[in-house]
Amino acid sequence: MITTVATTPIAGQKPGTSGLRKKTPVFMGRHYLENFVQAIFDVVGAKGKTFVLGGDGRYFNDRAAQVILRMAAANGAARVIVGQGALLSTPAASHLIRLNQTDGGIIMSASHNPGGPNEDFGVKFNMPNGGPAPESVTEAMYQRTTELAEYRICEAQDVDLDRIGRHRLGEMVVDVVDPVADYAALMETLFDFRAIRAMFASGFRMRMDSMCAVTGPYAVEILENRLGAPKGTCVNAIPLPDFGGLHPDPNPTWAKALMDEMFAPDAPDFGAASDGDGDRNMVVGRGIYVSPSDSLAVLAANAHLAPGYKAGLSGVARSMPTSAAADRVAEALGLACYETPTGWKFFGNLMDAGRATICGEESFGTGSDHVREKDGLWAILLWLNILAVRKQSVAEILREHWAKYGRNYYSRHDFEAIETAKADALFAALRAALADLPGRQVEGLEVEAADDFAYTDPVDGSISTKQGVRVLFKDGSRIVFRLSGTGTEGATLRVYLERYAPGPAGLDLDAQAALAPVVRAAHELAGIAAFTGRSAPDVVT
Ligand code: VG1
Ligand code: CO
Repeated sequence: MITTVATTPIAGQKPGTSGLRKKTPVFMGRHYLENFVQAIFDVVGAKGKTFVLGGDGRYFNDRAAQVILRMAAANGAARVIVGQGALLSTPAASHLIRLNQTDGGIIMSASHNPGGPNEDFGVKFNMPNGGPAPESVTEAMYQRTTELAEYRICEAQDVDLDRIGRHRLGEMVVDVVDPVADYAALMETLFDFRAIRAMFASGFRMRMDSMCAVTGPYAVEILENRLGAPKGTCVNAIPLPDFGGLHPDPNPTWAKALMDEMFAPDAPDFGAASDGDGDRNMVVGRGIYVSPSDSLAVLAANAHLAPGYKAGLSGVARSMPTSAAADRVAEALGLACYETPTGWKFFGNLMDAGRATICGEESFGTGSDHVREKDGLWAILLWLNILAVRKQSVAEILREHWAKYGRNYYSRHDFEAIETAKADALFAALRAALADLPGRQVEGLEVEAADDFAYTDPVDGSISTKQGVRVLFKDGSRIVFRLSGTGTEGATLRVYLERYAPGPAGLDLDAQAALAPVVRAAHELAGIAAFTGRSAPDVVT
């Protein structure tokens, strides 16, 4: 029985960097999820189509899945492929969309944001290429939410999403699949599992922290069952609706237990963590942290050591705020290097056009054209493959890398939950001053150029403006100011700091110490304390 429910538009259903993200009670509010899902189907069309559905297992994931299935059926979809228990990591969903040549997919996730009845929930739509919907599509969805008058939903019982196999919901087929199997098979095609297995067999020790989020089952199956890592290598491996009350955000602040272990005297050889929906990764060696920008550069420089990339890369891409470490590798390898706005959706066109194989962001995201999302476990497995072939420690690999390419000291300082009006005022002042910045001396650094980053997509020509204020200094240092597009409380100011040191000089300098003058310059240029009342960041990565 299909019911058409009268509704009215709900303000603010505007997707951000990565889908629509709101507090869970907002999402659970009357017609909230339904309106947005109807807007998705109205824009992409559902009749006769096949979609993938899954999420990161956070609170409300299971019930939202049932609503989305009933609405897909009512809107005429032919088939939905759902991960068992309504679970799918973001990269696994991207893979299933591509593998089954579907018409796209809906992923329920607020990524690294905390989950629970009073935390965050999110919904994002991915395109038939497996990648996040581009701005033109998310903008159309938003427009649709402002004019909706009704949505369609089936009256039916819940589908048993715990039972693998074929189910029916009205006329629609629901195929419940193992969320891990196809993804694990894909990883076996890319990496030298035999070499990694031999490394574990010879006593290599690793700690994989899934942060009580979705990669737990993937990590146990791939690392412990298929690669022979000792039982217990994977910790926090059971996805919990509230992620154990923690932030499932793999960075030194939120993955502190892993950091402590990796810096202890009896640390394992390798540590890694992933986020809520499994698309982010953090990598740590014994006693050494790998910044995501450096990780991207090392992966690009060594990818040919893995079977899936032995023919070399077609190109490399990074988000604008990510450090230029990858650019130096691309230059040395004679590869094209692209600089895109923040958010994975900008990499998809480059990958589809065969222009970039490996892409990365400073926010702990790296991936390749095996899917159209960043992929936490993929990055961890590529690191393992490199370690197995080079037979060196993470520290040795990093040091050799810096000695060859020089080092891009890098850090991001986040100022969270600022009043939106104050953040807007800061940016208004900063943008107004841009033209006067070149030539100005600040903290011993001379500004060479300053702009508001705009991007013209080299494939489809679409233009994205206001993607972050960049201040470039004569000595190659750089500051980027940007407002987060994924937060659910006030505004988050992100300040991205970078300084380049050529050659082996200063290899052991701590990044924060190396960046101290750049940090002071950032505070002075943007008047952070004056506008926001904050003198120190909440999170430093
Ligand atoms: C953040 C990161 C960005 C990333 C996005 C989604 O966005 O900075 O690099 O692509 O999260 O990551 P913002 O707008 O808050 O800076 V996730 O793991 O949500 O899919
Ligand atoms: Co994520």
